[in-house]
Amino acid sequence: YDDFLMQRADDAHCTLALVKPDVAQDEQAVATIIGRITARGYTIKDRVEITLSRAQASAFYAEHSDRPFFEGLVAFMSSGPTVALLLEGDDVVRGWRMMVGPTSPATARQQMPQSIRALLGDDGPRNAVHGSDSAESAQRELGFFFHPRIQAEVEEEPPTPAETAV
Ligand code: IDP
Repeated sequence: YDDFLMQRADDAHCTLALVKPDVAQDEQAVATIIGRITARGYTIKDRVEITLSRAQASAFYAEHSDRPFFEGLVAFMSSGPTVALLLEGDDVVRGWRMMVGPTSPATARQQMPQSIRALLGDDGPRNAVHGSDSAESAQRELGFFFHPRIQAEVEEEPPTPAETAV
């Protein structure tokens, strides 16, 4: 992926889409999202399903670590599988964000009723999908999910006492 990410991710031509744990196990919802992506003319270049550890979720959302919702966000993002999609297409960083809609599903239902978050989002951190907010974020975030070396560098938390108890 080195060449691919270096060449393509800096020109807004590819981005990361996540189907978050509130929706990722709903096959019909995932199919709806993928159908919208391809109908829009974007290509899904790669797909991986992963249940993030707390450490990985914290690393992915590190920029929000001081926010009051951070703990709930990390708990949610590590609560079940996430489907990560590598999207490619003309102006896809901006275009996918438009399809995703506003951060809050309630706001999305008022302001962008056709958006994915309006359709599938719940509330709080449970807003169905993620999209990188810039070409630079896309490059970093695609590396996080699709570059095995970077993935391995995210340090795992030590197990909790409950997990080590026999
Ligand atoms: P974005 O996903 O629309 O780019 P960000 O501000 O980057 O929004 O926030 C990252 C994620 O954190 C959101 O997608 C949502 O899951 C969660 N989040 C953001 N703001 C709140 C909030 O006020 N309450 C609960 N969760 C939030």
